[in-house]
Amino acid sequence: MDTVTITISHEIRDGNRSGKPTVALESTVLTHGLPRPQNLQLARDMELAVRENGAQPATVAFLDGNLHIGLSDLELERLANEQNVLKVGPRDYATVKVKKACGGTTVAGTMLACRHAGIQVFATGGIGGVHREAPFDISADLQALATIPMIVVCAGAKAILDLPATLEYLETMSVPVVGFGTDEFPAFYSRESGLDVSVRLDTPQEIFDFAKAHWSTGLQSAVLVANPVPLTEAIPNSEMEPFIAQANREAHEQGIHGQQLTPFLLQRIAELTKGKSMQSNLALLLNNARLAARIAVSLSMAQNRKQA
Ligand code: PSU
Ligand code: MN
Repeated sequence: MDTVTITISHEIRDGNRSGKPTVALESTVLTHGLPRPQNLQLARDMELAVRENGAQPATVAFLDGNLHIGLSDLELERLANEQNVLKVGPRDYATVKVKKACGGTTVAGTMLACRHAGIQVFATGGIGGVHREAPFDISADLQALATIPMIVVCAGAKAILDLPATLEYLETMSVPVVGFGTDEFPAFYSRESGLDVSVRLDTPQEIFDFAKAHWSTGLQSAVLVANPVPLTEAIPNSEMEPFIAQANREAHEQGIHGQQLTPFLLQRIAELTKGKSMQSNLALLLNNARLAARIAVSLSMAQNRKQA
């Protein structure tokens, strides 16, 4: 029977045995979110950022219909240059499996893999959410955050979205939104949105303690950590807004919807800002990888203490 099996790399397996903290990394950003060659460079830089902060990076992706956790450099390179590569959320697992296809996992797709592999910390750029122009387009990322108990580090939701509606959904689904060193929910390219987080925390240790308290209630939802883009690469909301509005309008006019919408918007905004938005996208991804690694270290220290 065609069951989805997980291949965990030797490095991750060995690391797990010796109690090394792990940070999962998604791969849609590599296959659909960024242009070549920046995509491969970024994937390598994120892995390095995780290592430099004391954890092991587990990039999640599908290769020839098999789910991989932890990719070799050769596999990363292959994925970054694949022509026929699917964008894989949870509902697409069976599709990639039966088509023996390659695929980049979205936030939701990556979280599903983490649930099976027991990985508790994950870094991405920006989560998906409720879209603006489309009459009904809600990312499966929100559903995953509502049901999979892990810590997800992002730079807020992508600014192309309806942020107030996205935050309302997270509240409805009991997903705490932690501002890392901020009271304001960051808007991906921008550090400000005018919207509140549900709690502000200032250190990785506090985030770990918070997550433990959250799960002690019996809730199975994720803890979403919103880490603002570094100051040097932040673009003010007022500067971004006209470009975002234009890209959303164009998508609407051209009838772009479904899985294509988010990649279209990101690429169009990168063009409109002459690459500036992409620089900020790269910076926030690395920043999130660093924070996620520090949180994973806190978590594994606590677990190792418990076992000792
Ligand atoms: N963050 C980025 N770039 C991306 C994404 C996140 O900096 O391309 C991806 C994530 O994989 C996220 C997906 O899950 O976009 C959301 O897609 P959709 O809106 O179709 O659910
Ligand atoms: Mn969608």
